[in-house]
Amino acid sequence: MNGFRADREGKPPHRRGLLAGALSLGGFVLSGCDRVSNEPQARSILDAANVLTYRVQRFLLGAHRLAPEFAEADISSEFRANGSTDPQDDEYLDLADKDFADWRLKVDGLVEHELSLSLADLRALPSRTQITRHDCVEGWSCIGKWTGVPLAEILSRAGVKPQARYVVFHCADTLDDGSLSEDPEKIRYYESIDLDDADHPQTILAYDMNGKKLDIAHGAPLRLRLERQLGYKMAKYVMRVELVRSYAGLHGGKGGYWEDRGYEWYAGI
Ligand SMILES: Nc1nc2c(c(=O)[nH]1)N[C@H]1C(S)=C(S)[C@@H](COP(=O)(O)O)O[C@H]1N2
Ligand SMILES: [Mo]
Repeated sequence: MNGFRADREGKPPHRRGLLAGALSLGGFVLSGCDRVSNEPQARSILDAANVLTYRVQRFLLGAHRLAPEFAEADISSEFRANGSTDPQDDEYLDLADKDFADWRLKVDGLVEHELSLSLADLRALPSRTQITRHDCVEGWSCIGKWTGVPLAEILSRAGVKPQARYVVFHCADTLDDGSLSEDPEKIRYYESIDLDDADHPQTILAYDMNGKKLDIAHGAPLRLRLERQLGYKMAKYVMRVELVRSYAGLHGGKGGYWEDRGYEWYAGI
């Protein structure tokens, strides 16, 4: 097990046997991108997430509970792209022009060793593939297959300092700040998760989607998959992973682009 923190008890990452029940999902069949809000079962899961606090949810469900995984046949024929789908930032366009050969993932902040990793470096690390359902807060869902490096593999190589509590993802895409002010602030997408989620076996930085190189619409060259939370947590176009003690100093202080605009920081499903 990855276990970048000495105090964590490792559990085998592939507990597929335990998933059998979850996989059948009682006739919950999705084709394409169904509106999850129309499914009473899914709706109640989303509602429950709003009611239960982060701590209660963690206590009831366990820090290592796996999100359901699906079969190849369940993969949505079209996976909707949402939020930024074609960043126009100069820096990003230059990287994309060269097929991300010059792109590097920076890992810094409260770490023992800062890292700068190319896509080849990431592909040389242990990988995980998972077929999962993506639920957007707007009420649609798609099933896709993701391959990438478990975040824990990267963090164990960087060495997480004991003061660190959160992982911040800094992205390449600029959005306006969504305010109604005359001169809206331009801001790059950002997100954060805690170290329990960072250490979860399904938390991966994905470079492949449905068996192909991740495309620009879905976050090339690297995007977070965080399967137990809603879509907005899963930062696309990740450029930098920063270990911090607190996210209070990050933009609006709520831990993410959408959190600073009113959404929950812990978007459990
Ligand atoms: N960098 C970045 N990451 C992002 C977003 C974004 O606008 N920029 N949108 C989020 C939202 S709301 C969702 S639902 C998913 C969409 O992922 P997809 O385009 O692969 O469907 O990405 C999330 N991550
Ligand atoms: Mo979303």
